[in-house]
Amino acid sequence: MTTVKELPVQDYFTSGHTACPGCGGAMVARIAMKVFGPNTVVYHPASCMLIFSSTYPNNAFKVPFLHVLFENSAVCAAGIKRALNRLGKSDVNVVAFAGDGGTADIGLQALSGAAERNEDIIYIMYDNEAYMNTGIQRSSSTPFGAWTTTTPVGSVHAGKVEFKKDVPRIMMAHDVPYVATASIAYPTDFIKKLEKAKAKKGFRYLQVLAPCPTGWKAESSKMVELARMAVETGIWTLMEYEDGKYTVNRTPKFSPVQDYLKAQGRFKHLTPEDIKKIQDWVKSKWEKDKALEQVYK
Ligand SMILES: Cc1ncc(C[n+]2csc(CCOP(=O)(O)OP(=O)(O)O)c2C)c(N)n1
Ligand SMILES: [Mg+2]
Repeated sequence: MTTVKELPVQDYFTSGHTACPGCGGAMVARIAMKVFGPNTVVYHPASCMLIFSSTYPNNAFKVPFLHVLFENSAVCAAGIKRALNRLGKSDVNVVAFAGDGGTADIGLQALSGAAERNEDIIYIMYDNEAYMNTGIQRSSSTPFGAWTTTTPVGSVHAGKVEFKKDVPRIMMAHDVPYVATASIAYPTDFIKKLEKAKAKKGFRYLQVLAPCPTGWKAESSKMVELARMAVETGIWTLMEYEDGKYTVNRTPKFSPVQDYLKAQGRFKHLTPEDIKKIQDWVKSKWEKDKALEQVYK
C-alpha cells in the first residue's frame, strides 16, 4: 500500500493555482494527480476547482485539460475516452473532477447515463457540500442544518432542512465496478482507493470529503482536522463498493457530533434538538451501512 511519503515527488497539479489556503479540493487534486500521473486527461465542469486551477492563460494541471459545461462532465469524459480508444490510446486515464453541485444536482443525469453504460472513466466528486464558487448556495449534498446563502438562518428555518443526498448509494444502484468514499484526512485510504480506481476498467466513482474554509466558516488550518472529525463522529463513512461487495473501511470512534458541528460557523446556530437529530441520523446511517455489508458481501 502506497503511503503519502512514497508518492512521487513530481506533481501534475502544481503550485501556482489560486485555491484558498486550506482548500480541501486542491488537496484532492494534488494527491489524485500524483497517483494518476502524466498519462491522464482531466475534465472539469464549472466549479471552484475549474477556476482555481485554470485562469487563462495559466493552468496548474500539467496534463491535457478540458472544460465544457456544468451538467455533462461524465458524458464529456466518456466521449474523450471513446475518442482516445479510436486513436489507439486506450491506456490513457480519463478523469472528471466535479463538485457536489455539478454531481449530486446538475450533472446527475449525465453521471447516471455514463454509469449505466459502464463508460471507462474515473469520476471524482470533491464534496465541499455547497455551490462554493458562486458564493455558497445549498446543494443536495449540503448536510442538514448547515447555513448557506439559500438556506439562511431565520425565524422559520435555521439552515438546510433536508439531510444530505447519498450519491454513493445511487452509484451503487448502477452496479458499476467501483464506488468509494474518502476523506482528505485519511490520505493512505484515499491513495489506496485512487490506485484501485486507476487499475480497474469501466465506470469508477469516488466521492471525497473536501472541507472549504470559506463555506464552512472555519480556519484554513482546521480543514484536515474537520475532515478527520467528520469520519470519527460517523458523519462521513469511509466505504467501498467493489465488484458487488460493500465494505466499511473504518469503524468510527463515534465521538459526539457536537464537536464537529461547533467547530464550524455554518452550524453555529444549531439548537440542542438539531444536534440530537444529527446524532440520531448518524446512528441510523451506521445501521444501514452495517446492513449493506450483509447484503453485498
Ligand atoms: C448551467 C450553469 N449554471 C450555473 C453556473 C454557475 N456556476 C458556476 S460554478 C457553480 C457552483 C459549482 O458548485 P459545485 O459543483 O459544488 O463546485 P464548487 O464550486 O463548490 O467547488 C455555479 C452555480 C454555470 N456555470 N453553468
Ligand atoms: Mg461544492
